[in-house]
Order: sequence, then C-alpha cells, then structure tokens
Amino acid sequence: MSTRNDAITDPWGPRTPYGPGQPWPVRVDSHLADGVTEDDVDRWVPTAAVLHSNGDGLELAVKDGRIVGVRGWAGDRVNHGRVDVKDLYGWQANASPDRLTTPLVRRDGELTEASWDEAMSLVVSRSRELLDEQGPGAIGFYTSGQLFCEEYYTLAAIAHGAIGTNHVDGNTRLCTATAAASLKASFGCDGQPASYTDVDHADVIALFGHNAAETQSVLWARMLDRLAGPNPPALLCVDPRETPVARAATIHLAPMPGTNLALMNALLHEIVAHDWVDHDFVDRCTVGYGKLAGLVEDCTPEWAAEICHVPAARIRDAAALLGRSERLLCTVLQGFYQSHQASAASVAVNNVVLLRGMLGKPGCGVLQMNGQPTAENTRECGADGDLTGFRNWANDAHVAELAKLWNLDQIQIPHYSPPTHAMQMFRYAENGTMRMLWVSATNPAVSLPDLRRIRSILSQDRLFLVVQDAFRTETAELADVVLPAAMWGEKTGVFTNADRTVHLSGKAVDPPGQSRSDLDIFLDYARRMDFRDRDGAPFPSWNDPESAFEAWKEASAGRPCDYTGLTYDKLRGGGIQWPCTPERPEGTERLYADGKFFAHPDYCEVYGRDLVTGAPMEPTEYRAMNPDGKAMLKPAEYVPPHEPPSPEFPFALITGRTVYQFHTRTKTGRAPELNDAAPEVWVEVSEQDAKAHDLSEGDFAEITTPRGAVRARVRIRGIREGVLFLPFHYGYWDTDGGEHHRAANELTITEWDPVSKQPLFKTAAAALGRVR
Ligand SMILES: Nc1nc2c(c(=O)[nH]1)N[C@H]1C(S)=C(S)[C@@H](COP(=O)(O)OP(=O)(O)OC[C@H]3O[C@@H](n4cnc5c(=O)[nH]c(N)nc54)[C@H](O)[C@@H]3O)O[C@H]1N2
Ligand SMILES: Nc1nc2c(c(=O)[nH]1)N[C@H]1C(S)=C(S)[C@@H](COP(=O)(O)OP(=O)(O)OC[C@H]3O[C@@H](n4cnc5c(=O)[nH]c(N)nc54)[C@H](O)[C@@H]3O)O[C@H]1N2
Ligand SMILES: [Mo]
Repeated sequence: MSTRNDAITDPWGPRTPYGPGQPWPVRVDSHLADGVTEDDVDRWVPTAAVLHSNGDGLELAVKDGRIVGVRGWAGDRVNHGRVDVKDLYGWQANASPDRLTTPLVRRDGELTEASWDEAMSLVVSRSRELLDEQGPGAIGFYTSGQLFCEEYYTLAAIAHGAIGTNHVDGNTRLCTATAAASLKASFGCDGQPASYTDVDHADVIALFGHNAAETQSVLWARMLDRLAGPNPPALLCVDPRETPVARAATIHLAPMPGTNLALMNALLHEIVAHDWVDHDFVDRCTVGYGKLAGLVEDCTPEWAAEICHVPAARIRDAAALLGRSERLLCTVLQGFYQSHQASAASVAVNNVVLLRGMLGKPGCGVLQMNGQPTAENTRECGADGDLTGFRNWANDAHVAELAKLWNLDQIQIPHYSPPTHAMQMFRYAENGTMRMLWVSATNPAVSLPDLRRIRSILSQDRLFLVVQDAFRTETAELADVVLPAAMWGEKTGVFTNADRTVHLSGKAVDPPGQSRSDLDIFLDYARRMDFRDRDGAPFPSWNDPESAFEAWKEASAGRPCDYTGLTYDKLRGGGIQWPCTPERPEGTERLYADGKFFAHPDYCEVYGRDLVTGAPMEPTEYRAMNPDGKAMLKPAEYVPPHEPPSPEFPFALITGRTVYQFHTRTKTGRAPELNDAAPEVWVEVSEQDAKAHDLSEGDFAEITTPRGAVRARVRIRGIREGVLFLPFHYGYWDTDGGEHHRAANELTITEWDPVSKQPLFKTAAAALGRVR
C-alpha cells in the first residue's frame, strides 16, 4: 500500500510496468486524515470515484461517524487499487462547514431558512398552478451526470411519465451528448464498444482531444505502465496543447481548434488510399463504404495541412500508425465533443475503427469517453433527453413498451418531437414559455456558455427556479427555492463508468443537518403531487434505492444496457460491466464481439441525423439505408468554424481542465491540498504570442471575446501559436466572496453542434492584452 503523500507533485505515482496481455499489477493508493491510521478505522465502505468517469473502485474509511480517508480497491477491475489525486483529497468536502443544511426559500428578495414542508409546498403549488394554466411544457428539469442511477430513473419517470414534459435534460448535454450521438450514428445505439482492459492489449492507442493524464489519471497510469513495460504501444495524441499525453506520444498532431474533421478526413483518406481496410469486416458488418471512400477521396494530407496548420508529412505518419496497427484502441473526449463539427469528427473516429475492423477483440475498439462519474446512467435512464433504456422516442412500439412498464397512458409520454435539449430549454426560459426550472446537481451559472446571458435568464422574476445542491452555489444564489442534498458517501445507489462498469456506492455517513438524498426529494415531490398510475396506485411505485434499482432492472430488460443479472448483493463483490443478464452473469467485456449491432430499425435508439446540418432522418429512410442493422460508416464534409480568429479577435480560445480541480470546484475548492495546488485562474499562452504581447510568466492579462472579458495570470506553455487556453473551473466569486470576472464561460459562445446539441466550449475568437 502506498500512502501517496506526493500525489500533488506526482499525480500518477510510481510505475508498475507490464507487457501486452499481462495483468495490470495491483498498486493500492490511500490517504487518511492527519493522525488517523488504518487501525483507527471503524469500517471501510465500498464505493467508486465520483470526480471523473473512470469509475475507480474505492473504499471510504469511517471513524466515529465521519469519513476520515480513502483507499483504492485492489480487486476492482477498473483501477486495481489506484486512486486519482482528486479522490485522495476530495472527500473532505463532504464535511465542509459550507454544506447546505436546511432548505432555503426567497422571502423579500433574500434566501432564508425554511422547513422541508414549507419549501416542498412551494414547489408543489407552483407545479400545480403551471400544470393547470399552461400544461406540462411550462416545467423543465435540468439534471446532472453526478447523481445515482436510481435517482435518474426516478426523475425520468416523474418528468416524462407523471408530468409528461418533454423538457428534461442533463448537464450531460455539455459533456457526453456527442459521445452518445456518435455511438448512435455509427452503431444505432448508445453503449461503449470497448473496455479499459483493451489498454492491456493494444499496440496503438490514439487519444483524440482527450487529455487523459489530467482527466482520467488512473486510466493514464495504466497507459504509462504499458509504456514502461516490454513491447509498449505507440501513442497518437491529437490536441493543440502540449499536454502530458502529447509529451508521451509517438506522434503529436496539434491542429488549429475547430478543424478536427478536416484532420480526420485526411486520416481516412490515407487509410482508404493505402487500402488499410479490413474488407471482410467492412462487407460483412457495415453499410456506407462507397460513400465514405468517395467523400474523402480529395481530402489529402496537403489539403488538411492548410486547414489544420499541421505538416502533411506528420498527418501521413499518423495515418500509417493507425493503418498498420494490429490492435488499435481509440479514445475521444472534449477536444472533439466541445469543438466545431463535434459529432461528425467523433463519428470519423468510429469510421477509422470500423474500416480497420478493430472491434470486439482484445486491444481493439473505441472509447467514446464519458466525463462525469454517472453520465452513463443519465443517458441510460433517460434523464437527459433520451427515452429510458435507450428507447427510440420516434418508435411508437418503444414508447408503448415504456407506457406499459409504468402503467401509464401512452399519450402521456411526450414523443411528438425530439426531447428538448438543454440549450433550447434555457431559450424557452428566456422567452417565457418555460416558467419553472428544477436544477439538480449542476451549476449552470458557471458551466453554461455565455454567462451574462445565463445569469439574466436564471434571475428573471417570472422563472420559478428550484436548485437542489449540497452547496450554496452561484446558481443557488439565483434560486427561489434551494433544496439541500446529501452527496456521495451519504446515500446508497449504483453508478456506471465510461466502460460500462457498474459499481454500488454505499452510504458511509449521515448527511449533514436536514439534507436528504436526491432520491428521497424526488419521491417526496411525487407523493405530494399525488401522481398515480392507470390503476390509481402511487407512481413511481418504488420507495428506496434498492426497490428503485429493481424497477430500473425491469426497464432495462431486453435493451442493450440490460442490468437484469445484477443485484446490490452481487455488486458488493466489485464492479461488473453491463449488459449483465441471467444468461451472462459475469457481464460483458466488449460489445459487438459477434459482429452484431443494436442498429436494427425496430431496435435502434435513433434513426439518425445528417452529420453536417443535423436534419433528422425519417424511419423509412433509415430502414432503406440499413435494413439489417449493421454498423454505419458515415462521412461528413468539413466546413469552417463560425467564429474564426479575426483581426479584432486574433486568437482561437479553448477551455478545459487541470488535474487538481473538478468543474466549478464546489468540492475540490474545499479540499485544502487541491485548492492550494490551483487556487486561481490562469491563461496558457505560447512563447511567441507572449513575446509579441509583451507578457511574462505571472503577468496579469485580459482575455476578451464579443461576450465579455476575463482576467488571468499568464502561464507560458507549450500550446500552438495563436491559441489561448483557460481552465473553466473558477466561478465569479473567489474564496473570500469578492466578485471577479474570472469564469471562462463569460467568454464562450451560444452555439451548439447540430447533431448532439452539445455547446461549443472550445471554439471562439479572442483578443489578449496586458493589464497594467
Ligand atoms: N481533473 C479533472 N478531471 C476530470 C474533470 C475535471 O473537471 N477535472 N471532469 C471530468 C469531465 S465531466 C469530463 S467531460 C472530462 C473531460 O476530459 P478531457 O476532454 O480530457 O478534458 P478537457 O480539458 O476539457 O479537454 C481535453 C483537451 O481538448 C483539447 N482541445 C481543445 N480544443 C480542441 C480542438 O479543437 N481539437 C482538439 N483535437 N483538441 C482540442 C484541449 O487542449 C484539452 O487538452 O474530464 C473528467 N475528469
Ligand atoms: N468553458 C467550459 N465550460 C464547460 C466545460 C468546459 O470544458 N469548458 N465542460 C462542460 C462539462 S464537460 C461539464 S460535465 C460541465 C460541468 O458543470 P457543472 O455540472 O455545473 O459542474 P459541477 O461543479 O460538477 O456541478 C455539480 C453540482 O452538483 C453538486 N452536487 C454534487 N453531488 C451532488 C448530489 O449528490 N446531489 C446534488 N443535488 N448535488 C450534488 C455540486 O455541489 C455542484 O454544485 O461543465 C461544462 N462547462
Ligand atoms: Mo463533462
């Protein structure tokens, strides 16, 4: 066991090298509060990591009813004992004195303490009024990728079923909407094809817009251990910055932000031109080859080099690496999902994998990554603008199935148009058609683009804003009612990571004050609203985490995300990958190993969209294109970004993360080690640009876009010339309550991908100046 006292200076810890096909060695990391030893611990409560999507198995140390530390779970399939730096220290936020402990309601303009009865009565009476006056479309729910499966399923049932509103989405729209959209586009349905164990076998690992070193540090440790062992894999990194991934890479491509699709089309061009194509696989398992080959025919490396500002020879080398690989694993994340032509570029990665027949075999596949710990569950349960169980809202038979399951009338479940995406929900609130918005476990006043606009929407009088959080966030400050929530470690439930591994997360301690679990809050609302099914029985029919999980299992039966082989008891032994059924009790390591896809017209989750315009495809069109439910090769043409650098705003601005902070810092900002490691916002500037603007390391600079300005300290780093990078973690208050404009989203643009509707946090034009 290593106590990892050096985790701040060395987030990845010591190497445990291994070779291809060998088991990844165990290394158990732990951290206990000062003065506490393992012998003092009363009990260890199994859970999983909650500050990223890796799903590392953990155990929380409990002493005298308090969390006093954490250690990695040696036997867990995901991390083999390792713990990410944020998880080593982040648990301290649970016991922060800043936790909300009572409901708050707005009286005479001020948020003041209230009883649960008073707060919930307000929410219920406003809901009833709006349902009577305007109908279900007046009410919207904006949730998270950080609650538990049982909580999302309950919210989905209440919102889609009992209330019948189409306005239900998660912050997963900002996060993994493109992952879902690209999987649906290529495979007919959401669901991660590959497994983390593919890192153990791959001979080439390609990371597309994915700074795994800082954002999935345990997955990165697995890759580093392969690199340190015999017969290491070659690494390809596609990122405009010199990230730790780029520094470890065999080939680093640093495209201009917003040009991913041009680069991908050139890589596809090379693969087709050199015939690095697995024709047997392509003929047997896919549709669309001819169209793809035709579209990329003119996309030469020279053509892409002009657009991406990457040498053509390096594009050729990268294509050869992909083309000659024997076991190719690709990962994709926000550098693609939040950038221009997000879905088309992410689908292009799927195209590479399909052309090369790299699916369903050890070391092969694609990880369209998740970001948040439970984003997978938001999608599965249908709390994010999908229908429960990856059902297809445009397929009446799927809606009927759900209505039967819930014992509700089919017409009550909205399916007359695509579910409303988050950016559209905020638009409806802006123009006054949506009058109540219930926000759970997300902080949109910091995390949505174009914050000046978002603040004005959330602070309108006519919008009744309910905020359910553990802290008094920037968003809570704008609420009419604040509901104090229990967090991870204070409630029980399951959650699923990016490679479909389901973990049970146990309740280790009681939540502070009067705070309650999100499940209890949603169910309390349902009972007070007196929702009933067709037979007059209370709806939802479940009452606690385990009965909610059992209900969810029924909803998942027969769908790709089938949980019917799992129980709480079974999960106490460690994480298991779905689908897990009575026939496959050990779960499923890789999807599509049999060359069969979830894409049949009667089974698929969507009929798809045009990748450039987002225009939806008709069911009949889909059936004609893919009658047998094969995987789909879908090419798309590159078009330039809508806000390219200009003389007035000469830089391309991108935003993202640091290894020490999580999102809007409600947790990591309250763990002293993590806060101290990155307490303030900074801007990364290339050496050439710093010189040209008379900026030195540590100077104060102002970054301006057409939306606003942010002041940040300069860090001169390896980033391509003409590009600026801002971390988005810092809200507009600093720790002593002073207001500064330091949130990256003061600068970002109100624009989204036409297919996934994910906002473009990584493509905007900006100016840079020195603050004197
Ligand atoms: N430490 C830490 N870890 C986290 C989180 C956190 O807040 N902190 N959050 C979790 C969540 S929810 C998520 S979604 C993930 C996100 O994980 P990542 O996607 O790995 O993180 P980001 O920093 O948002 O973006 C990744 C990279 O995209 C690059 N990039 C920007 N624009 C472009 C572009 O146009 N093209 C290309 N190719 N690259 C571009 C950036 O330089 C950046 O290095 O991390 C998860 N893990
Ligand atoms: N500029 C820019 N903006 C971005 C991004 C970017 O890269 N650049 N990334 C985007 C991405 S990928 C993401 S995921 C979002 C994240 O954006 P947010 O979701 O807004 O960020 P968090 O700080 O994680 O907010 C989660 C909230 O839930 C609360 N919470 C934690 N646990 C619980 C619980 O169990 N119950 C309840 N009720 N509350 C809880 C926390 O206190 C916190 O306030 O930001 C997006 N915004
Ligand atoms: Mo995310």
